[in-house]
Amino acid sequence: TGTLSKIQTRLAGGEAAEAFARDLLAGLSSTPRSISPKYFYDAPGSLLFDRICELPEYYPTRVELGLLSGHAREIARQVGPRAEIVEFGAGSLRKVRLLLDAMDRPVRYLPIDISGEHLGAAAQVLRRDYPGLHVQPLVADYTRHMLLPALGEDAGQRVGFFPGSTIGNFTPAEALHFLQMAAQVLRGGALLLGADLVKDPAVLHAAYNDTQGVTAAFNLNLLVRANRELGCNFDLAQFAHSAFYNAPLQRIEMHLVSRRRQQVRVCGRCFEFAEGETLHTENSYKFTLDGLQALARQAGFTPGPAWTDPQKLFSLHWLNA
Ligand code: AVJ
Repeated sequence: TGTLSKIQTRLAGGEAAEAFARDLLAGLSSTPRSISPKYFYDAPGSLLFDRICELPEYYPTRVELGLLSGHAREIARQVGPRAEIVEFGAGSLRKVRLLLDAMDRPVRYLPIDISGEHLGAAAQVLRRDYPGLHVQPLVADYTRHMLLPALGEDAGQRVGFFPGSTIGNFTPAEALHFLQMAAQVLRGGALLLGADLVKDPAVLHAAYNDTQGVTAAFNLNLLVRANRELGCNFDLAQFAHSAFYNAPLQRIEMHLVSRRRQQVRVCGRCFEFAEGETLHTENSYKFTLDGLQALARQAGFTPGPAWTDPQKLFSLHWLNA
């Protein structure tokens, strides 16, 4: 199995590099230039993201964990006995543990992620800590329609879990599409969704412009990755991190700004950046409670309770499918 899994990893790695190359070339060829934020999360990028979650300025993770533990009993009542959790993205084990710990005899946990490596390790840890729990990771792109194994005969309801305001990375059309797909696979059950809230732009600005420069390193890691995996020659000193709140569009935008006019080689092609020209690396949409519930309704959900902190920084939504 060692050799087979090594071959599979190498194949997956090759395919992944090809997709990154294709998307980076397409993103650099379009106007304005952009690339999907999913490419942030190689191993070093995932470590940087973990550090972001610990930053004093980055409130979403802390507040969401607080909501999950502070409302654990209410959430568990909504979930009911013997339920099954379907997590979209392999996610932070800390969050699903809070959910599982509060639940009455959870029967099965199905984490879905495009990357099998992360999934397998996470599944092993959970199997060890929850002996009665059936952990069944699925390697799939959860933004597409997928077939889930049938809910067990003795099981309660199927509950989707999509924390972290990852939904904020989608465009409004993509978010609607994702929610429609989720409503379909969760029909008869529910979705527990984390969504970051619209707030004072200064608070948002600080969360994406931390004083230690971790978010800047996270953003610039995209170029480090391109240099390493695709043999590009991005000069890291000549690109700057930029993150700002776009109020009319209710989103934080992250960009990499060219500090001067320069040329970069990407997969054998040459791209010129004007001074100040940017590569748009991420959107992080913010929501109002009403706006999110309206979107959920449009996708076929019936909103139940929503939980938020006293400062209204972050929200957790119970959405019946
Ligand atoms: C994982 C998409 C929710 O948008 O806040 C954190 C990613 N980017 N700092 C977010 C992120 C910069 C994060 N999400």
